[in-house]
Amino acid sequence: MAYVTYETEGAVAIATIDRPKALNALNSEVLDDLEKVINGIDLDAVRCLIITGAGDKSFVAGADIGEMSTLTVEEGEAFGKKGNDLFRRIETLPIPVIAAVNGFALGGGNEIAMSCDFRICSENAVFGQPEAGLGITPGFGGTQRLARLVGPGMAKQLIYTARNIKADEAYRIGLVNQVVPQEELMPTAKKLASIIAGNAPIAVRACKKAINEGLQENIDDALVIEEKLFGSCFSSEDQKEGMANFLRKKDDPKKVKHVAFQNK
Ligand code: DAK
Repeated sequence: MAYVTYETEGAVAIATIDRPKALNALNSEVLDDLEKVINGIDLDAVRCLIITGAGDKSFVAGADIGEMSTLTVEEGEAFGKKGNDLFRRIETLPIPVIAAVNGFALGGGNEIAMSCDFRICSENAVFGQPEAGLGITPGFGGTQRLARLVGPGMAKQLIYTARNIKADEAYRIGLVNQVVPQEELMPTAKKLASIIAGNAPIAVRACKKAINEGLQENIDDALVIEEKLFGSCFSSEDQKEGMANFLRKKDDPKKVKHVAFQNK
């Protein structure tokens, strides 16, 4: 793949957007490569995905302005659909996805980060939706996901003013969960991912589905979604082993053992 590298470390996969000459900006080819990587993930083996950008300056500096500048209305819609479909695929991927934001996350860069389950970033990260200054609206879900993440008032202020914010402000408004020095970004992301990968994968997937799908519903319907997913866990061996291990521990602390969840 020319613009996205993919590697696995145990049950953790890392997809790195790698287009240094344009600060990892998203053109059609990058979107195509990322789609291929996402579609190629072995979901029987991988339990958590990290998405990051190559280098130490930029996560993704937005959609490619050069490519976008000459789009017709129809081409603009097609480009928007390509990005939206991919970002929605990331958002609804059965396994958790962590954005490790290593620098600029502007426009489509912030939008791809917001499609992930949560974001951690390096101290030099910069977030923003600069589209209003370019004569467009955020086109890869930014108006919707930013408002859901930081609230409509803050999202409107950031989008209308097209103001970029630094990592500390992104943390303060809840856009990112953690800010770390640049050199600690990937180790921190991998550590979080491996903790997630060590928990029962069926349960983790059910949690993601419950949160994502429940947020689309009113609280009564959302709780029904949770009940069904909760119930479904009781057909898994992971549930039986997880709870048996707790009871063994209570019975005799020396019997404590690490549960290697089997995804069954
Ligand atoms: N697109 C293309 N090239 C980019 C780029 C981008 N978004 N961002 C940076 N580059 C390129 C620069 O042109 C430069 O290339 P060369 O001149 O070296 O060939 C190289 O990356 C290095 O950038 P700079 O020289 O500018 O580096 P600086 O450190 O001085 O500045 C910067 C870094 C990130 C502040 C600056 O590059 C910048 O402001 N970049 C643009 C950021 C931006 O506005 N991003 C948002 C793009 S709008 C839609 C779908 C999606 C979208 C909209 C509609 N539909 C169709 C529905 C999404 C829109 C966006 O993302």
